[in-house]
Amino acid sequence: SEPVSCTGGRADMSLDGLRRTFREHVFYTQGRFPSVATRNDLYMAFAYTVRDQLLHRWIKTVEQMAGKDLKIVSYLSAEFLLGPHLENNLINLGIYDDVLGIAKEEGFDIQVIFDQEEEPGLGNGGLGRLAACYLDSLASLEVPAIGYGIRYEFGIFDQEIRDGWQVERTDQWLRLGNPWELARPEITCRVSFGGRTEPYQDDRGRYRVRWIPHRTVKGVAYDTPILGYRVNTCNLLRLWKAEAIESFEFEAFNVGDYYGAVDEKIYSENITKVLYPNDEPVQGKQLRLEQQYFFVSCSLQDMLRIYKLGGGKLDRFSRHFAIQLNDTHPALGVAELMRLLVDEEGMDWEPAWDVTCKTFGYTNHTLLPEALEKWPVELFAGLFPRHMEIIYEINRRFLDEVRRRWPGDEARVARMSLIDESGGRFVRMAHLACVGSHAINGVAELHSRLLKEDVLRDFHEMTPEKFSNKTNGVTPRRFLVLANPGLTRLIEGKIGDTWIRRPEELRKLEPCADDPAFREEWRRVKLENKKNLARVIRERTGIEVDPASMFDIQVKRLHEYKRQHLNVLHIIALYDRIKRNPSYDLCPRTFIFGGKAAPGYFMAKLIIKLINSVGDTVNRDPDVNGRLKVVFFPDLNVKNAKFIYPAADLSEQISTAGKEASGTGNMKFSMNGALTIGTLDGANVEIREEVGAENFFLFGLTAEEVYSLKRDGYRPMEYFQANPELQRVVERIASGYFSNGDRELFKPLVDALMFHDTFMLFADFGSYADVQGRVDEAYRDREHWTRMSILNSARMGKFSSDRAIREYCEDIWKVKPVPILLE
Ligand code: GP0
Repeated sequence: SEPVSCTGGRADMSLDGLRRTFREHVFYTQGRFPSVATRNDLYMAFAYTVRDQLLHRWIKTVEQMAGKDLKIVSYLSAEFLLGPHLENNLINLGIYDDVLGIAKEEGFDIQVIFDQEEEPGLGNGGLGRLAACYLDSLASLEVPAIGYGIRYEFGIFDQEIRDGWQVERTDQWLRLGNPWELARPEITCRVSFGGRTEPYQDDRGRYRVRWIPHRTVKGVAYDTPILGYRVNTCNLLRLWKAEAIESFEFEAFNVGDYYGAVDEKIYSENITKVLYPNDEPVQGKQLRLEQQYFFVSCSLQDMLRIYKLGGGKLDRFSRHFAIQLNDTHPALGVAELMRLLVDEEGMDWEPAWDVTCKTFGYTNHTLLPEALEKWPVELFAGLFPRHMEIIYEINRRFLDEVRRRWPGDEARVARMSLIDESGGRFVRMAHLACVGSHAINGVAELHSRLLKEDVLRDFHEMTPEKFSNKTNGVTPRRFLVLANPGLTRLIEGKIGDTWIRRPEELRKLEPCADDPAFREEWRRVKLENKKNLARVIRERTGIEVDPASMFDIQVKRLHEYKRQHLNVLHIIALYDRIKRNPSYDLCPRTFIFGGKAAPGYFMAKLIIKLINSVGDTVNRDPDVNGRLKVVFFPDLNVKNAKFIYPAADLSEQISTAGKEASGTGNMKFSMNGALTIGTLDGANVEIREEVGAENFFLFGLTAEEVYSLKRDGYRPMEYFQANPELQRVVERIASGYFSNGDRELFKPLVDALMFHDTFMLFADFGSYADVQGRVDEAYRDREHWTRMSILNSARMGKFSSDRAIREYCEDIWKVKPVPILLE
């Protein structure tokens, strides 16, 4: 597609215009002569050059939306894992090659410039990355949208590996400045905490409640423009930073409490200091709850402010804003919108409740019961006395309804209550989200079904019409076009580039799977990508890997349910076969792992140590003779991921069935032509359906089998005793073979597997090892493997986030595209 061009001034997108703007930014923005400009100066100058283009489109977007009777999507998420902006924006603008040309003329290496960018790691993993993909698709589909979240000063920690263990270092993404955001010091909100409530009568004699808070902080908006792919729609990501109300508390100063005033400032700014590095389940810390309320309150106040600018009446709010809750982290929004409408705007309860339910939609992301957020009532009521009352009132009305529908069924009432009283008292955030939303969805077919049958069963029985599935997707712009330029060019040579917006058209590649010359090209691209990854691995770990070997990759957060340790058991089995029979015929394989462990998750960190320990032993053993390599790739983030997905031959998606809500890494791999070895879990089920069972390596128990095994009592010993290879594998770990004879180091892991493993590794070990044997055989037939690889890419169109967002727009948000013109 043609890049949209502008002429004149800084928005001039001609080659000359871009060059001029770039030089101006080196001089006037960075204050440097070209000869003394640092790498960072050059990066900043490029970033500002590109940002000028974004701002131009952003202004047009705002101008053309103003005064229109349209509906805006508000995506509320505690996490946005955006990844580097520069390259992505160049692609979306269509000026990638121009800028490469300019860099060359000016005499520097653009890769070094790209490398300079610190990614905003404002998320943990899948959930935060999904939010970022959805922003890309909303803009690309020309849908008016605002992403609302938190501007953490410290994002997800940087991971280092020392002596095989994970070490966390604080992320300092703002250290050298952030050219992609605009501080909006004049867009602020006040957010309060604690205190008490007080009844009063308003001037019409109505009963009202006033909240007299204990303390109040200020939220300041920081805006990042989000441009769509080859369109002019430039949406907004608005992140909130917490500050003290006055940077200098004069009043306190006057009464002599200077230190008290400074304490207040430090306290306030704490709220947005750091991202909690826990993936599912999140940590039940007070500051975390304060973060949630802080950003939700700021965002809702902001929406009401924007809405009132347009002069709308509050009872029609839901026609102009559709708010999506990305998991329960922003679920307090239900109570907060009620408070704003009833207490602040003077609406009556019923119309306010009607507006609230019509406005919110709720996406659930997990089936793990321990990951369902709940907050102790005492903590909650202490921080939010008014919201506690509102939640009790919502609950009272809701449970009345339940009792009307199911008279006498008090067990059901207790199960559905917004308050868990089964031992301690807790606010159930998922229940609040369900009751306060008109739409509830899971993120893959299987996950949505299990939600209805299990986790949210009562809610489904009561309001089945609220439930739907929205299978996740990922953006083909970042994960194919940007990450894999070689494959992109090869595909473009055959079917053009319209698939980048309509990935269903990738199907046109299917016939190419039968073309030996195309297959040859396909392998050439894959080999280049593997060499590229091999280089990065050498730089970061010192380990040499052979690009001719099969790259078998598992990258994702470390979690027992994701079963990285099942992969390790299999590696040890292969090693054991080699040790027992040095001429064992194994197709050479490089096992690559990557991912962060929550700093307090002992078992996850021990699994990282195990991977590195096995790697140390295997990689050094001369008997192995190049057939096996094990690598732990440190500090997996969006920036590093771009080397990984395009280089994979095999993608490991091996969670215990029924545990992974969807997975999105599975989609990124497969799009890039990796074959999957996986369980029938999350979106694997649908990936297998799309690519064809014959192009997917399936193993393991089904979700139903996992449930019944659990019900009947899972006895790992039975599998252990029946499988001599498994015994040898476990014995190698337990005997200290990988830990210099230390039998204690991995004991917690071994004991878990042997005696109380909720993730049932031993039950799946046999079929996993068998299917890995079939993978080995399949890889030897390179022509057939390539065929399968091509068909994987060609059939992954469904998993574009554009498809997912179209479904949300049509079924839940009821919003339409608004094309933006530049002139
Ligand atoms: C789910 F509940 N996910 C959570 C959470 O707290 N954090 C998180 O990243 C993930 C799921 O595990 C997922 O299956 C899913 O695809 C993703 O959310 C987006 O829906 C991992 O990819």
